[in-house]
Amino acid sequence: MSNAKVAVVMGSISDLDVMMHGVKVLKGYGIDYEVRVLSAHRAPDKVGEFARSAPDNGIELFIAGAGAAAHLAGALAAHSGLPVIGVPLVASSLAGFDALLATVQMPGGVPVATVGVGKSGAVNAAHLAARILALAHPELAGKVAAERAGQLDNVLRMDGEVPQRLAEEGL
Ligand code: RP5
Repeated sequence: MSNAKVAVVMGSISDLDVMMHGVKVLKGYGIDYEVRVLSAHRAPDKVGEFARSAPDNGIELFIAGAGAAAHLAGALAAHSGLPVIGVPLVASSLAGFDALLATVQMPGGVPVATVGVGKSGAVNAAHLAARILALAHPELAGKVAAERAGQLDNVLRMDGEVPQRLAEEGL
């Protein structure tokens, strides 16, 4: 386990299944994490308290997932100087486009690094967190490099499968 610690925060328990994909990535890196439901709209004071006390609790970075009018990542950035990665989620008839705009369109001076909508966003938020934390936690840098090498191996394996797959179809 690394000394690095990330807070994974989401607006509702209905977000957990998607955000769990990112938690699995953090676990794979050996990054310590705390997972919380803290709504910017339904529990704004709790969000503020959590964000302001985070450094004292060893948290170095927030990953915040929310759907619809998604203000959670922005609220954390407003209450804390720690880096915030926002994950827009699908939670309304607008299929995440609402959450994407609400998360990414922050005013200057209050940054939220916004990743893609949904599962790939949750996964990329965790990989991005690892890359950021690796700057201050050298033990993570090797894991980031190994993860990237694993992606290359995976592509090479898939490339090698093509002739067989084509042959199975008589192509
Ligand atoms: C957002 O509203 C949450 O992040 C969630 O994505 C969405 C719907 O929440 P529930 O009504 O399912 O609790 O604040």
